[in-house]
Amino acid sequence: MRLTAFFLPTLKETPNEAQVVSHRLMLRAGMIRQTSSGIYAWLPLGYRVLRKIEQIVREEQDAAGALELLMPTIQPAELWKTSGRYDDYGKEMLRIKDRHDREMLFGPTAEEVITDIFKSYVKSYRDLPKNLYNIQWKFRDEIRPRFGIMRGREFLMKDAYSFDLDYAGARRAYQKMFLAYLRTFARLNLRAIPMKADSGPIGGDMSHEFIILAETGESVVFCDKRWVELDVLADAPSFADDLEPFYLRHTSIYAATEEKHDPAHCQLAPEQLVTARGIEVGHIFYFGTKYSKPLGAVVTGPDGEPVTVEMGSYGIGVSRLVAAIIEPSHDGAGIIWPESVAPYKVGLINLKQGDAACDTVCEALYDNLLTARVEVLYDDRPDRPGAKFADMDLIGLPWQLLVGPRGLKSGTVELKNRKTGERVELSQDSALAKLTSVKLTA
Ligand code: 5CA
Repeated sequence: MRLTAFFLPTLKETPNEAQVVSHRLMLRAGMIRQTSSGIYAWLPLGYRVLRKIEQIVREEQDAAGALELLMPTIQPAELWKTSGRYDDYGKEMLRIKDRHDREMLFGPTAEEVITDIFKSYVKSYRDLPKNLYNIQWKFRDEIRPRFGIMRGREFLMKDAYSFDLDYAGARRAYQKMFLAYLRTFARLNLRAIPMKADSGPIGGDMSHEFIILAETGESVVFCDKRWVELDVLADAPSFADDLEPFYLRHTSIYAATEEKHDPAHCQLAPEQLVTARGIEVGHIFYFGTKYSKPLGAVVTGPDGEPVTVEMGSYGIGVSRLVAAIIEPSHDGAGIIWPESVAPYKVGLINLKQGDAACDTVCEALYDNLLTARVEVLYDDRPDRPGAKFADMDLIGLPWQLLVGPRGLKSGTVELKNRKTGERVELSQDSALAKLTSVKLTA
C-alpha cells in the first residue's frame, strides 16, 4: 500500500479525552474514530489489526474443534423472557421495538439464541459433544464506557458455546477452551493469566477470567508470583489428549480476581503474592443446565431417557485485545506491534521523494516485497524525513526500510527494528532477502 493512496489520519496532538496510553495511541495512529459515546468506527489501519486478531482467535478455536457460525446482532426478547434474563439484565441491554411493536434487543451475548438453535436440531446423544462459536458485534449499554475500545458499548466478541451429555463431557469442553485460550494469547504475545472468577450475569459455578497484568487495568487481581515468569505452554498437551493434568497443574497455582480472592484462605506467603491491576481479555464459564433447562435443550440419552444438556460459554474480547496488546507494547514514540498482528510487516520510507535514485530503488523494493507477499506500507509522500520517521514509529510496524541518497551512494539501505531500535546498513538484495525469505522475529 502506498501511503499517498491510503487513509491514515494520524494526529500530532495527544487527544485530551484519552486517559490510557492505548486509547491515546489508537487515536493518534488513526486507527479508530468515536461516533457516539463508547461506539467506534474502525479506520483502515485499525481494522487491519482487528482482522488479524480475529483470524488468530478463529484458527485456535478451529484447532480446538469448535465450529464457526454467525448469529444475528438483533435478537427477539422472547428467548430472554424464557430464560428469565430479560428483566435481570437491566439497563445494560439495548432494547428495541420493531414496526410491529415486537420487542427486540441488540445482543449483549448469545446463550439464549444458540441454545434455541441447538435444540431445534440436535435430538440425540450421538450428536454430542458440540461447540459452536461466532465472532460478532455485541452491545452493552455500559454505565461508564471508557478507555476507548477497551470498555466500549459496541464491541467485537468471540463467543463459543459447548453442549455435552454430562458433567465429565462439559468439564472436558471447558478444559479444551482453557488450553485454546492460552494458545491464542501466546500467539498475540500476551501473558494472560487464568484467574478464578465470579460468573456474574452469565451464571454458573466454574469460571476463569484471562487477565493481562497492566497498571491501567480496570480490576484488582491477586496471583502467585510464579505466574509472572511461567511458560504456560511448556508441556502443553494436544487437544486429543487427556487435558485434566494440564488443567490441574495450572489451576493449582493461585490466581484470583478481587471477587474471588479470600485473604483468609490464600495460603501464599506475603512475598509470594502479587497484587496488581489487570485487563480481562477472556472469560470462560461452566453453567450446567442454566439455559438448557428453561429453553428445553434435551437429547435422548444412550438408555433412551431424555437428558438436559450441560453447557458452558467462552468469550474473548476481540476488539478489547487491540488495546490490551498496545498497553504493554509501546514506547515514547508510539506503538510496537508484535509481528503476528501488525497491520503491515514493513514500512518502506523514501527519505527523498522526487530524487531519481531514491524513487527508483523504492519502487523496485516495493514491487519485490509485494511479489513476495510481504505486507508493506510505502511512505511515498513528499514530506521531510522527520515527519515520516515520526509517523512510522507511531504506527509501530515491526520493520522499517529506509532509503536515502546518502546510503545509496555507497549502495546501501537501512533496516530498522522498531522494537529494539537496532539499525543495520545493508545492500538492497540483502534487505529483501531478510524481509522475504528469513522468518524475522520482531
Ligand atoms: N457469554 C459470555 C461468554 S461468551 C460472556 O459474555 N462473557 S463476558 O461478559 O465475560 O464477555 C466476554 C469478553 O468480552 C470479556 O472477557 C471482555 O474481554 C469482553 N468485553 C466484555 N465487555 C466489554 C466491553 N464493554 N468492551 C469491550 N470488551 C468487552
